[in-house]
Amino acid sequence: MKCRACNTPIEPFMSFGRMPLANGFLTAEQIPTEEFYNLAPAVCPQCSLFQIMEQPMPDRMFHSQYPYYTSNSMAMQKHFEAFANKVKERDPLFVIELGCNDGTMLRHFKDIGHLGIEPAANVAKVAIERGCNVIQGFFDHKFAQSIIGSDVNAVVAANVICHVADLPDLAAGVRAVLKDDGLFIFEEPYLPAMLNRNSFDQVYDEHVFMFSASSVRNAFSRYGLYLMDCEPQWAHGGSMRYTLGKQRDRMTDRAVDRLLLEAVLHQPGTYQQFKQNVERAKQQLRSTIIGLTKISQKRVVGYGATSKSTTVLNYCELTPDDIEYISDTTPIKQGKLSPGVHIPVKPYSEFQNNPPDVALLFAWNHREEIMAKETGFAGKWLNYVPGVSLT
Ligand code: DWN
Repeated sequence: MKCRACNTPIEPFMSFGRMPLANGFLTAEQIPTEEFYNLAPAVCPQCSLFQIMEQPMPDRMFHSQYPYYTSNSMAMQKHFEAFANKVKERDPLFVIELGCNDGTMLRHFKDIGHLGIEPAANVAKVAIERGCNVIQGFFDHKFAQSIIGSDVNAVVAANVICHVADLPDLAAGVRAVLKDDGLFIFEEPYLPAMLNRNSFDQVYDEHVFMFSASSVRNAFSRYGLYLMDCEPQWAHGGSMRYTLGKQRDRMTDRAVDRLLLEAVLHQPGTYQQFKQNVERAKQQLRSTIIGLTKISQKRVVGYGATSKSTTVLNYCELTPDDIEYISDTTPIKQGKLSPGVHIPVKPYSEFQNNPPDVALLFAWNHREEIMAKETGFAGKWLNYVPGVSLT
């Protein structure tokens, strides 16, 4: 296997084993045809790009029943409004948002020229209902040819670029649509944040890459998009917003400092340490849950049927024997089974009406919002990010 950005041969440094699709919530009838792949991350020794070796086909992951709606979190709604306002400070004429999901950010560009491109038909439909201009499809270089001609001076994306395996083709598409002085601004979960907090559940099929400033600079400069700036964000447990342009040598001091801070990412020992931390977390989480359920006879329930929970549950081999159900506010997930280990997903009302002894916080990236909402919950919270703890 070769690095998707620079073609250097890569080898996995660990394996999470056989994994179902992270968002493959399913009915009992669908179990016999459930899909699996091997989840194993690697880091390119040449360009430092963290990537998974195998990714299922995009149309198996992003389709007309895609179960993630960005607007599900109030905090994320505010975050994306602020992101849009920051972009608008530059007075763009026309903004393209790649992977606009349900229009949570795109709707704030409705007063200027805008276009969203979204492969998942159901979420694209919501964005259209919100009055946004959206084309349903996958953005690539070919697609870009069909929209060249608009005065596009900003291409934006949030939690999207790390999902696109054909990075050279994506970069060619962005270069093709952007004016010469245009900017490509995207934010993604940040690799050092994942390593520092041991949030290993960020590794799953949709996240083909976990970016850093170093890997973004190395990967995109090969295709004529140059890193100019990077700004840390709180979202999703620690993200980075990258600004790229078509001209070389325009890096801010902040970006230069960030690259220096990332020296540790080029050392193989960093990933061996991560592997050990992940294995330790698995043992700790398993023994804590088994102690709670089998010895102390407590009821443990998952909070938030996240994509990330699919990695945790399958890697840690947790089943409906361990976790009674997972509570989630997203209607399309409710009544289904979680991918791979088939734990029932139930509406939030179940959590409210019949609260468990212990809630396993899968939606840890929304902790603040959830804790503000759950002041009346009398049980304990089981956390695994940044470490396994009962609070
Ligand atoms: O990159 C991606 C990120 C941005 O979103 C995608 N690949 C898919 C998705 O990942 P995720 O599913 O891990 O994202 P979240 O935002 O952690 O998912 C939160 C889940 O928890 C949603 O299903 C909604 C649910 N939830 C809830 O039940 N009660 C969320 C909140 C805030 C709540 O109070």
